[in-house]
Amino acid sequence: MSKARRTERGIHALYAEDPQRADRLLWGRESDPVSRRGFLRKSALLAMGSALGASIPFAKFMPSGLIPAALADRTDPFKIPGKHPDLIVLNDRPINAETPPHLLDDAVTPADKLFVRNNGIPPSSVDLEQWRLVIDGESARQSVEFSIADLKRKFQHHTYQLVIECGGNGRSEFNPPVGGNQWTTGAIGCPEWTGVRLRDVLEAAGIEDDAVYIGYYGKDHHLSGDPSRNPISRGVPMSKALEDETLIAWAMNGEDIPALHGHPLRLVCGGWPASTSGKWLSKIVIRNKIHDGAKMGGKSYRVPCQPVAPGAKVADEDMCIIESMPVKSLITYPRTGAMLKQGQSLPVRGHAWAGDLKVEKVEISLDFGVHWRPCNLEAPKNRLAWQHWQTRVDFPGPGYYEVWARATDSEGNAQPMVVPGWNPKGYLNNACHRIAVKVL
Ligand SMILES: Nc1nc2c(c(=O)[nH]1)N[C@H]1C(S)=C(S)[C@@H](COP(=O)(O)O)O[C@H]1N2
Ligand SMILES: [Mo]
Repeated sequence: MSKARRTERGIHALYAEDPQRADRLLWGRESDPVSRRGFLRKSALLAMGSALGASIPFAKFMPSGLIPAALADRTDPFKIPGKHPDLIVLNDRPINAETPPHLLDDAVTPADKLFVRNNGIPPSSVDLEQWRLVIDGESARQSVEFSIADLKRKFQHHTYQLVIECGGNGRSEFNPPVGGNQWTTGAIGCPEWTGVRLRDVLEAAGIEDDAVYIGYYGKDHHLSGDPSRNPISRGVPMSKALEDETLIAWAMNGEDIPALHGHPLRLVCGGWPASTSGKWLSKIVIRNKIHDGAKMGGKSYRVPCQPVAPGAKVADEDMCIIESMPVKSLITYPRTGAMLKQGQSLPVRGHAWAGDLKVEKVEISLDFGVHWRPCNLEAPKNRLAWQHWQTRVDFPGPGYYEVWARATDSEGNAQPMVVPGWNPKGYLNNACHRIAVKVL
């Protein structure tokens, strides 16, 4: 099966192209392009220090746009500060990185292993005191504004573990290939989020009877540098917006949301394309029509309403907005390529999730899908959290095996064994995950 080429670019390419921009992307460092006098904010200093493994006593003299020597003699693709070194960087402008399946083995995804998908450039500085969340729009009874302290004081706090999965996860397997980040299996995670219910905040503004949708705006910048353009501004219908689990979150896994993931506030709409979970959240509009912000129309996060032939041209009016994500699972242990001795049994485990639905069962096959056997499946921590599954496998003799995993949701939909319906942007690939195992 042909695959679109994955682009991995090194730190040298990044600095060669635009050193000031490299500083900003990697460390959040701002500098004056004329004098090349950089000033390192505390956060940039911390980011650089953590990548170098030590603090930098003379940081204030460090010229901007200069690769630290400790990194300059490395030829491997650069690592993202704060992220596990084995995340796979798909793109560095903007930063996009995915997580190999064996690194998603934790029950709750830690910050350093959560994939990153940026459509623009994150805000380079965040002033917590000055940050405001505005609620507005034609179907808001009044326009209201909250500081972060207001949100924390005025509304009840809630914590849920919620799946975020990019709509384009699995895109690299579509044939003919489609453009965009070539995600394999790793644009998914399930951290624990703490914040207030979107519903409570919208109700404080007042929701008019004609409300049908909400839309979000964030403080990141469009790649063109044009301040009048938003990198992304998506939303969800009122029914999703008003669910108990839809949060305006300030914390992830009990700590401030990391800068790359939307600090200081983000929307979290569990089980829907993660593009609906707006980062660096500054405004929510209550709309009397389907939200028409950036990446709501055309081919963005939309698929043909009716199946089409691979490679077909589809008119925009025949495209439908993706809502709940489809049922899916991952094998997170062992890592593909596992070797074991004859007679040794192998524990196998992972997670499964199903958008707005529950996962009903997970099965595995050792014989390329001829026979399936059930696994133990745990209940989710809460609605819209992924579910853990595990089993133990005995192989009949030496040789090469594949372990395939297949989840089925509460409405009886199972994962397909091959890549499902081709679509122009390569969304919703929920084909079975498989790993290789050798018995010696
Ligand atoms: N403001 C803003 N919100 C955003 C994005 C963005 O680029 N800007 N990317 C979206 C997309 S497409 C995805 S898949 C998720 C990724 O979330 P993560 O980077 O925290 O994993 O954030 C969503 N929210
Ligand atoms: Mo996404």
